[in-house]
Amino acid sequence: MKRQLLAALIAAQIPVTASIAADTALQEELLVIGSRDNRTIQLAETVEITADAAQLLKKAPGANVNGNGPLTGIPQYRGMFGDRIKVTVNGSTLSSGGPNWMDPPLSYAPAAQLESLEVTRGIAPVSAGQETIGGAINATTWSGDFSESNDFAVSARLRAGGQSVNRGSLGSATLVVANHSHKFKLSALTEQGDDANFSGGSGSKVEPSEYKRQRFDLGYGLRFGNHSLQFDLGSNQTDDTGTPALPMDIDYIDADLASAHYAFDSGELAANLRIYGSNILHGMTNFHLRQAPMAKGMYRQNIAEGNNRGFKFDIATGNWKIGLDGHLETHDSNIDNINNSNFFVVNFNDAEREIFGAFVEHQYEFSNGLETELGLRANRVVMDAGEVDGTPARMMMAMSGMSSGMGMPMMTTMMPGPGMRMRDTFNSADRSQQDNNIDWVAKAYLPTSDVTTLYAGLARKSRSASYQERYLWLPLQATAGLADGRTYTGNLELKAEVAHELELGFDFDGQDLTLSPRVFYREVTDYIQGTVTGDGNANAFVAMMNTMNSTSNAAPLQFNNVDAELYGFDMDWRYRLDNNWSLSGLVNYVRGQRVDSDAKDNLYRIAPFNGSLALNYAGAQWGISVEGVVYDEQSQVSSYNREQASSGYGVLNLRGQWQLNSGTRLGFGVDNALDRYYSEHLAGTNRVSGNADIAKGEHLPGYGRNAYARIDVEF
Ligand SMILES: [Cu+2]
Repeated sequence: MKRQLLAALIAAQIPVTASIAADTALQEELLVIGSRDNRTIQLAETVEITADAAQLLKKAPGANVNGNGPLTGIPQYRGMFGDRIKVTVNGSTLSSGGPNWMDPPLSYAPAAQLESLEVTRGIAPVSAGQETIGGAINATTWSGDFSESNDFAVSARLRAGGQSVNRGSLGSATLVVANHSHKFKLSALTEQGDDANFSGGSGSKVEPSEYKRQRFDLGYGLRFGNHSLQFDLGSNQTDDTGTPALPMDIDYIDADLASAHYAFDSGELAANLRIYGSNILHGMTNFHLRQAPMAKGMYRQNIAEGNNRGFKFDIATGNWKIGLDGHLETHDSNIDNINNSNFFVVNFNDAEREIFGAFVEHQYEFSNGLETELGLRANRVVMDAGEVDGTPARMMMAMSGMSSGMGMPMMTTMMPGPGMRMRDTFNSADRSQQDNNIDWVAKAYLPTSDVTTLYAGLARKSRSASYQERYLWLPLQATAGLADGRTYTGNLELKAEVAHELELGFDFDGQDLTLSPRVFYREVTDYIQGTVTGDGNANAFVAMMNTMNSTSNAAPLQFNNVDAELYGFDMDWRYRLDNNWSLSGLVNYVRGQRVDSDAKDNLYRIAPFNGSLALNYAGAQWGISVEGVVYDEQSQVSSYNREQASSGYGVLNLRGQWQLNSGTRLGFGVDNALDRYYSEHLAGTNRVSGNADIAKGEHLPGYGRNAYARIDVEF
């Protein structure tokens, strides 16, 4: 199987000790292991101490990250992001607890605890997850191995590090006690940082960009014959953490995670059953980390609760793999004002999204070497939400008009306000919705020589609306982290998005040169995005709030179905100069447009054309890398989202590593070594008032020069 092949590749190539790595090892080459289907980022081979695993995605072709805060990176792949990308952690799905995705699924896989981060290249197999319209990513945490003996042995991974840009620090420890049939794991992580500097004059800081997180995990594994069982419990405690691109900051994210995994493998037949769940409690405010609103009446706190329950079952035998999976998420979100106990908004009440899927996948190798993958998946999505209410929905509106009688004075009558009308429309509507979605995948690989394989893929992928897109009843910015500053309302009648995609490319794996370019074209019918709302009440509500609060918020958008296309090109490559020196790089280009007849526009928040070039030296005990990263301007921006264009830039990064002895490794580096001022298009714009160095509405600057060091101990 491919996975075993990949595992063998990893086992064969990773220098476990310096002695194995002697002579010719190109250590840097092992950071991202490519197979034709995916890119696996080996966390042990990284040197950074980034808290946010999503930032590491930039090492994989086609991948990027929408950064709303230091722990809040939302993966982007080939122009799609958020719910469109299936993120799993150890094979389990996890939906964000917060309505604005301050805790994206990948935030539950802290970088320091990861073994690997696997990005599926291009069209994801139907077995990779339920809704993979934009791709699939799986993070795997390190959990040790069973030994071959009766006696218990201890193994561990310890990591400590610090960085200068935000005086950030990291400490992580995982201990495993195992013999051939039992395995106990204990893991703890703490990481924190202050507001980060940027190159804008002395003392310029991105505020608030501080972060603080702790994480504890317990695991037990049991192995008997061809069977194994694994139980895991985790507790994530995120504390005060900034999200300057969003209207509020994180007060707390308390998440409890549990999973059980049964695996059977006889060689001829492999089966997996995963059952998992999580409870997430999350508080955020617009006053505790950023400058509070002038008016006491504008203070806001949002308490959200999100729960996940799910399972995944699959059996693989011969060329076939079949499976069943299910995922249920429920969400509550309530907004209040600590200065006014009467104020409340029931933002989401028991919003439910349930999805059940079944898939079958077939892989075959013909005698001429042609390999094919065919997959078919059916998903059923069932959604519902409870009734809502809120202070803004209890306001009457004064209407003045002439009375009917001649000569009588003006009369004022009280009418339901627009918020009340929206509430009543929502509460009296049939909010339960069902979609039946069909996905299929067809891929072929044809080797044309010892070093070249041609690739073609064709797929249909679908995604049903998220609970925010369907059930946001009052114009608010609870949009799964879009961070465009616009208010939105949902749409109960949204149809599922359906994408048809064509992908072509080849893999060249020569003596000194490897490269694997891909071009793709994806046409999406019923693509869900915000457009001008036809709901007069939503427009009237925002206008009324602007008058009452002396604000100037833009007219609200509504999530609607449009048509879109995305196309582009991406490639990673490496050229070996000699046994120690190599060059490597990435090229990524994606273009996204709305194409239905109503209005032509660019899609929102698409990564600009970008590339990187690195010169690497890898010796027996140490290695260094000098990397230039270049981003073009992004001028093809979405007018609906009032997205601002951004300028291009280049950044120089230096990285090094030193294997002190067989179990100890030192990593160090300087990011943005020239301390350039730049802003990443995907980092969004500043929503925080009162920062003298960054105006509200301006692009958030990238971090300044950052020197860091990390020590990894492994035994
Ligand atoms: Cu939040």
